Amino acid sequence: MADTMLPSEQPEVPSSRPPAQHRLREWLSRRYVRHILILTVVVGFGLLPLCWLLLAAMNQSGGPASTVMEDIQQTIFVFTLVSIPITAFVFAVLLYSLFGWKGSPGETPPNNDNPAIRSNTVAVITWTVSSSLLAAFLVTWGLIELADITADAYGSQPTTGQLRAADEVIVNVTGQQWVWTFEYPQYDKVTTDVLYLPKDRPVLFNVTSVDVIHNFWAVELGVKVDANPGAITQTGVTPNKLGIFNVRCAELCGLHHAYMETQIRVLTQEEFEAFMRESGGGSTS
Ligand SMILES: [Cu+2]
Repeated sequence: MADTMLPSEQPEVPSSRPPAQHRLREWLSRRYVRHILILTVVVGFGLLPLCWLLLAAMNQSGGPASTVMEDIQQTIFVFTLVSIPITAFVFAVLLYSLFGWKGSPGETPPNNDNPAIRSNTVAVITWTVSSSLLAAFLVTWGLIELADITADAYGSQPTTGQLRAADEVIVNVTGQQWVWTFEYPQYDKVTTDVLYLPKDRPVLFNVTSVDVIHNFWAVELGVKVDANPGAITQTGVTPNKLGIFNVRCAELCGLHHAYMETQIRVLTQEEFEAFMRESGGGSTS
């Protein structure tokens, strides 16, 4: 019965196929497979500088200015690095399909396809195990960093509203269309439109809004939290770098949302105390 069929019509009988390793070796020896693999390595190395470009772009304004932001940047760096092999492979297949895969005029496609690697045990196991390991690594890294950042930002008891350290500075942050105001209850409620913070002293932010939902984003400090009307959201950070940084609104909040920004000035503790005294706030901390 089988000898009346063309070779291409013969059903694939699993037991008559060569072992998986042989088929994988045969597959790897094909010209286009080799080219795509080489292209993957070339594109992968070409993409490597992307990790450092990302960091440079993030640090243009002088950050990171807290350990939270350092952790966030490290996570972005590692995630980008780990995703490069997959990205490189996808781009290699794309580039090869666009520019490398050329037929001659009048050429007809082969009438029997090469054996599929879909059912190749070695290929399937390699792909499944490696992508699972990759995903497991990213999830584990993400959860560890998240726990780290959460502990840094909120302390161990985020909802009690109590100070986490005796020397903590409290800042009441209020968003409204389209400005930020900062009130320092420990300094006779001094109020400013620039966020003044002392270096190396933990800060507790009580964030709220008087109109719509805004989002308090202290960019280089790695703090980003919704400012909801009628509710106070707490978060915190310890600035570890002197300088001028940025506060932005990160929630579309109306016509001038894009301009809802101000500065953060991280001062030395002496400068901070002096500034508060000059602004009429005697330190009560
Ligand atoms: Cu806003």
